[in-house]
Amino acid sequence: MTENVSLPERLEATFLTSSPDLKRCPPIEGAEVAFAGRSNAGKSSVLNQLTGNRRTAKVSKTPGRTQLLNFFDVRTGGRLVDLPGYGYAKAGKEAQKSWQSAVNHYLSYRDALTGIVLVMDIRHPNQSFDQEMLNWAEASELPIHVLLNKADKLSFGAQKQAVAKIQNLYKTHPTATFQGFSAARGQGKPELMGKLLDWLATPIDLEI
Ligand SMILES: Nc1nc2c(ncn2[C@@H]2O[C@H](COP(=O)(O)OP(=O)(O)OP(=O)(O)O)[C@@H](O)[C@H]2O)c(=O)[nH]1
Ligand SMILES: [Mg+2]
Repeated sequence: MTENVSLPERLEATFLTSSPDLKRCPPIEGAEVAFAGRSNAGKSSVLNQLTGNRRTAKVSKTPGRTQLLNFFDVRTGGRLVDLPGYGYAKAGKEAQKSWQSAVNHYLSYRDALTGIVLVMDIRHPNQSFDQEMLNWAEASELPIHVLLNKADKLSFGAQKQAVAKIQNLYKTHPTATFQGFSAARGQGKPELMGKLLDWLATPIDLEI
């Protein structure tokens, strides 16, 4: 058994570029892992916790901060992609539509995608967007790892209960895994790190 001790403390990743749509994404160079979730669930914060740098991805108290697909190069290979959050009501309808379609296209057609990290707020998990994403991952046979983030907002017992509940709901899902996480505290980091390193090391067929 490999122990967590062999995992790095943090993932060295640097911002590469932002893209408003699939067409303008950078050329594929290796595996990509996307961070998806409702606006304000903490996608950007999770990324920053992973890199150990609060400025890697922009975090905001105002939902809807991430409006482009943001690509980060991981030093050891592969990329992380911070996706715009779903359900940011204050954005204009047109703006919302355009970035949701960018996300949908990216998820459906980006050949480099080897896994999705779906970030939820542990206090409000499994909203309709989350259900759609889990169903889509099942249909596409794509690995999906769910973070019940903001675990620091609940007692340890309540955290365990929330994880068990959603695990049970999706017990027949072939590719979904679940864990509690706190981007604020770094809780759950080794488990997430193990998953990411695995997905980032997935070979990608660069032939068209
Ligand atoms: N207590 C607590 N707050 C968190 C945690 N993760 C994120 N937050 C807070 O939640 C808010 C939203 O975080 P972001 O990382 O910007 O969320 P996002 O999912 O990237 O949001 P969009 O870019 O709008 O899609 C910020 O105020 C964060 O500080 C956590 O683990 N615990
Ligand atoms: Mg964000």
